[in-house]
Amino acid sequence: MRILVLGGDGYLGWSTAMYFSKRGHTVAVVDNFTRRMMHLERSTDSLTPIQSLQTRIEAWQEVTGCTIEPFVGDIQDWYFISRVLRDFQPDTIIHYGEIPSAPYSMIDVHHAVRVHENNVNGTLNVLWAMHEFAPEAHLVKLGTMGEYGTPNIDIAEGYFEIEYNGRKDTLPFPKQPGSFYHLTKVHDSNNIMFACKIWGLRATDLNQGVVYGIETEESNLDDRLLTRFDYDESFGTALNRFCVQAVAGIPLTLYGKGHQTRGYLNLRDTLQCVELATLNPAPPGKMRVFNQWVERFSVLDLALHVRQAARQIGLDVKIAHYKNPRVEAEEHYYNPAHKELFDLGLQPLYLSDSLVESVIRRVVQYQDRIIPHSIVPRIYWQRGATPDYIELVDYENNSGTEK
Ligand code: NAD
Ligand code: USQ
Repeated sequence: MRILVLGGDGYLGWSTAMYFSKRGHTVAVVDNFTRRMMHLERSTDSLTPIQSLQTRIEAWQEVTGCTIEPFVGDIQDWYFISRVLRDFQPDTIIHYGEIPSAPYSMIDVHHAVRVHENNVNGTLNVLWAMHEFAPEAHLVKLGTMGEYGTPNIDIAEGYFEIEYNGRKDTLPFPKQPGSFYHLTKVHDSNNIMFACKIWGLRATDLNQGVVYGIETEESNLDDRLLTRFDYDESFGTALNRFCVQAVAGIPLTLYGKGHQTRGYLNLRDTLQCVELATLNPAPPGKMRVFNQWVERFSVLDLALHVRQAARQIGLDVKIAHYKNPRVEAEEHYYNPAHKELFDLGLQPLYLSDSLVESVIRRVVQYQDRIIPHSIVPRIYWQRGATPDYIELVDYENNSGTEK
């Protein structure tokens, strides 16, 4: 299959490019290094020392004999992205090429607008380019579980049957996202659904939960192939951040009560899910939706898991409650469906089996690169809020001690 990975220099994109290349597919990647630039802007960096895209691709060829073709440019640039689709003629387009951070989108008006322009306009360009130059291709688009928010009812996979005033229909599940970033994914979903309906395009919207992990089978072949691993307040996700904090001796940054619950999955499972969607494409005219997550945890559960795992290698980890920088429900019902990918054959990894070996040991390997000042949250959803350290909690004795 000819597979085009948009955002192929990123955390998930680079891992995906290697995964499909190793399995005999013809792979090309598109990236404009936006993510590397955003780290420069925020004075932060990946924990893993990542190589340039060109060096990665050369190392990949040296180690495996497989090739990955790079296209460097901006998906927002119509002439660039339409030429890439016209020339490469993909069977599948795996679209990771967006700015993925909720906190970054909440910094100020300029960041909110930038994230909207980049994500929504970029995806619109991809849809038009598919329409004009690759109408048979299957779009596998990374959405987010955060599109749904935390409603007080079960969450369906994309669509649900509803009866209202005596009439029934199958409609998109309501969306209540929690940041301007998450909103861009809702706008994308609407645009994709519309393009499928009017032009007969085929798409799978993967509403993915929070990803954790560093290693994949392919990146373990050579450290030059490592993917990025972020832990700063903008781009690090909860579990990855907690692992770095545990190694750095910084109390784990639990926001608010810590009962916020989300779906999580290992990086290796992202690859498996994307492969299942790619090999079983949606029919023409349909935007299919899969909820892509494996296990459900509250952030407090995560913190306790990390503390227990870190103890296995002799680290003493403290947990701190911070005033929540976000506006989000801290106690809520959360029961999203995630049947479709399991029905297609997903064989997941579980957190308790993979945390120490594949994450914490790698963090220890690169601990000298940790930038401590990038960890404490400073981006608040509400104007005028200030960073506030609340308390260190000793969960073992079940007693809170004010600091
Ligand atoms: P990432 O930032 O590491 O990767 C995204 C890549 O896209 C970057 O390399 C960036 O430079 C590139 N990019 C962004 N805008 C571009 C543009 N206009 N033109 C060309 N390249 C562009 O992010 P990630 O963590 O790998 O996430 C990938 C996708 O998966 C995102 O869409 C994100 O919203 C989604 N997602 C991620 C997670 C997670 O936990 N990591 C969870 C759910 C969904
Ligand atoms: N949280 C903490 N402490 C931290 C960081 C986060 O308690 O140090 C809490 C947050 O308040 C939130 C939860 O952990 O309740 C998850 O936050 P996160 O930063 O791990 O994830 P989020 O901002 O939701 O975004 C990440 C990815 C995004 C993806 C999303 C999937 O960055 O690209 O869309 O996960 S989901 O969460 O299902 O929407």
